[in-house]
Amino acid sequence: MKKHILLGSLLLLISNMAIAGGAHVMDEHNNGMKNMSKMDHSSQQTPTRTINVAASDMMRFTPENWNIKSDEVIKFVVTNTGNMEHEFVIGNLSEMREHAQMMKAMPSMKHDEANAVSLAPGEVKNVVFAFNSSGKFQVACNVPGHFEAGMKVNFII
Ligand SMILES: [Cu+2]
Repeated sequence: MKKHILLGSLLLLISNMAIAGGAHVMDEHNNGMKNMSKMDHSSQQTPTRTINVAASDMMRFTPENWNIKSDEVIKFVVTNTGNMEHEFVIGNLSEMREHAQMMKAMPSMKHDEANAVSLAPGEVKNVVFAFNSSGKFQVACNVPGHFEAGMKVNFII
């Protein structure tokens, strides 16, 4: 199992390098995201815990202290309590920053991936994420201006 995860990470790294070296076109982005979901197998795993999170026009996710331990499979139930569009994207820190760069290139990009959802005002969506490795993680909203306004949560597990 460990070996499988490592191989997945390696492939992801290579595909990310390819993306970084080339143009940020939609196809490459989609492939990258598919690799991400393959790697964490998130949608196939049974959640061990549910965390309710609100995404608000105050540019915050609340609550933002989740105290997640390694090997937990978290079902985030995300509610957009605001009047504008928000995102909930989760991943390890380095993957997240690459995703943010792509969002800057294509601000209108919408998501419904294993680890990323776009939420219209009032919308509720689930994201199941398996924390099967320790490290630095981040949840962010990459709608232009929101991350910069503080719409992010950093945590270490
Ligand atoms: Cu937002």
